[in-house]
Order: sequence, then structure tokens, then C-alpha cells
Amino acid sequence: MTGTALIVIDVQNDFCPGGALAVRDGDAVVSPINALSAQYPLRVLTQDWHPADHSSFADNHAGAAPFSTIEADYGPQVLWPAHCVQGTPGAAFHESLRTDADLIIRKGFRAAIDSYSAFFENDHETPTGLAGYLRERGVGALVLCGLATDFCVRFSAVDAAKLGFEATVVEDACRGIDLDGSLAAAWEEMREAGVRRATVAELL
Ligand code: VGL
Ligand code: ZN
Repeated sequence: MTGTALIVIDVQNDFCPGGALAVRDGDAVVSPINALSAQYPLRVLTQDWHPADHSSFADNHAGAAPFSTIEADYGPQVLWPAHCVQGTPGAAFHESLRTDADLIIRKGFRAAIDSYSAFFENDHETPTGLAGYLRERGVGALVLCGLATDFCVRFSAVDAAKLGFEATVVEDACRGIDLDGSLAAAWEEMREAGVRRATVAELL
């Protein structure tokens, strides 16, 4: 499968049961992702990697409730419980995740801006460099999985399609947060962007 890369989004302790921003059944993605991992010669992991004073944390906005939305200078921003703080156990990959990747890309490390997508920060214009890396490695197609379906997987998949990659999201190797209908909206937006949807069984 030369030319295809597996992109594993944010399979970190804080997004798994018991974590600070736990996604229901988040750890259920680990086994299917490990199984998929063997199929792809090029693997990229992303890691949400925030400083403690990150502007996406509700605690850093006086009186703000977690899961409320504010208008940041770059657009709407959900305020989250503090999560994936650099160097903490919550920011570490799930202990059973295969981490023998070609590239681990960290995102969300600037206090003033969040980064859901593996390709751009939430201003939708500051690149992470991943597109250039993949193109230089001869990759034209991406298979995306991980956490959370409706935030970081969604933004990454939509950006991938916009950037001209053939993007496929593996529905049963993802789990969503589902905030006010965000999961259904995510699948709809991905479909409109031309993102394909597959199951693990179809890809193994
Ligand atoms: C994510 C919310 C905040 C994700 C990251 O990985 O989907 N969601 N930070
Ligand atoms: Zn985050």
C-alpha cells in the first residue's frame, strides 16, 4: 500500500475512560488501530500537547463553564476541562497503543490558539507542516482513526480532503464526544468534503 499513510489521532490517556476529557469507550479504538497499523508502511501519530495556561481550558477563563463556547479572535472555540497538559500522564499515549510510528506530531502547544486538525491550527491557516511531510514522502491517501471523531478526527479529515489527499475515516476505530449533535454534524461535514468512510473489517 505504498502511498497510503495511517494517521492516528490523539489516542491519549486523557481521552480514555478515567481521563480528564474522557470519550465514551475511547480505549476501544486501541486494538483495531494496532491491527490496522500493521497494514501501512507509513504511520503518523498526533498528540494533543497543551501548556497549563492554554486558552482552550475553561479554568483559564474566569467564570466559564466547561463545554461552553467562546468567540476567539480566530473563531468559535469550545472551552474544555484541562487535558493533555504537556508531560503529564494524561498527555501520554494509551499504554497499549503501538507507537512505532514514522512521525509523532504535537499540536495545540501555543497557549493562544487551539489546534484540532493535524494540518492547521484553529485559525485554519497556520500549518503544522504535516501536509509537506506527507507529500515529500510520496503519500497521496490517508486512513484516519482515533479520538475524537467529531473534533480532531473531523478537522483532520476535512483538511486532508481540502488539501487534495484521498481521505478515509475508519468509523469503528474512532469514538466521538458528541457535544450538541457534533457527531452527526461531523459525519455530514466529512461526507460533503468528500471524505470516505470505512470499517476496520473492510481494510484488514
Ligand atoms: C480534542 C477536544 C480538545 C480531540 C482535543 O482530540 O478531539 N478534542 N482537544
Ligand atoms: Zn485539546
